[in-house]
Amino acid sequence: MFKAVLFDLDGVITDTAEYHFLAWEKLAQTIGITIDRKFNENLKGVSREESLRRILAHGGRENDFTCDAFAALAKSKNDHYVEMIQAVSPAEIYPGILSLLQDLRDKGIKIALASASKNGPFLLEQMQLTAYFDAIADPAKVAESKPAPDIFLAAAAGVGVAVNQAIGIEDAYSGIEAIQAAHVLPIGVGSPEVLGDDIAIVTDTSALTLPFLEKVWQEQEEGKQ
Ligand code: B16
Ligand code: MG
Repeated sequence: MFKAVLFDLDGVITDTAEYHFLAWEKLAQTIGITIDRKFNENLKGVSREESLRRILAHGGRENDFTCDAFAALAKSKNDHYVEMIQAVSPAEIYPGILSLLQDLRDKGIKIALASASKNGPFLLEQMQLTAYFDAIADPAKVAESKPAPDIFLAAAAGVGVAVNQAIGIEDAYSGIEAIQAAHVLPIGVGSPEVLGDDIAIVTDTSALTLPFLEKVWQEQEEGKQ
């Protein structure tokens, strides 16, 4: 059986993706760039700096800012985002997540956070979930962000579990790619159109139960025989 579950945060544990969108939308407006929710799909799971690069490219302004101006834009977006997430509370934990965390703990299965967000530890605190996590991989310390495997490798290492004994849960395509590159077993939250039809997928986090994870793991084991 698997020995660890590596959780993405935004879009898996709670819906901060909407706050990220609103903060980027406001920032983009200040420099004459319009983004919509469809474009925002390209920013899910992507680091703050890479998100800004994609927004500037989208508006044809990728060469218009010095390093300092670029950093100031990223800071401005984050300041606004941090302002918005002050209101996040346990009420905003997605359905099924709390009982899954409890069941994993009861079974002695390790729990780690593999989020690209530098605000991850603060959000776990806001939702009163910090105590469930045996490790939080630090996105500031990994060389490459998703779709590179680094954050999932760091999360597995953080709980001392081999990658082939772990499950990773993600809502973004770049995150599924990262999980697969880390040789961790992926479970997607979303649709097969976005995440691929070759992995286990739930459309809603309420389906993320311990028996479901055990079933996905079992099927993988049987597929290896
Ligand atoms: P921050 P995840 C990701 O979190 C978000 O999906 C992505 O939209 C965001 O840009 C990234 O974190 C960085 O977040 O600016 O707070 O450091 O999905 O990997 O949990
Ligand atoms: Mg996510």
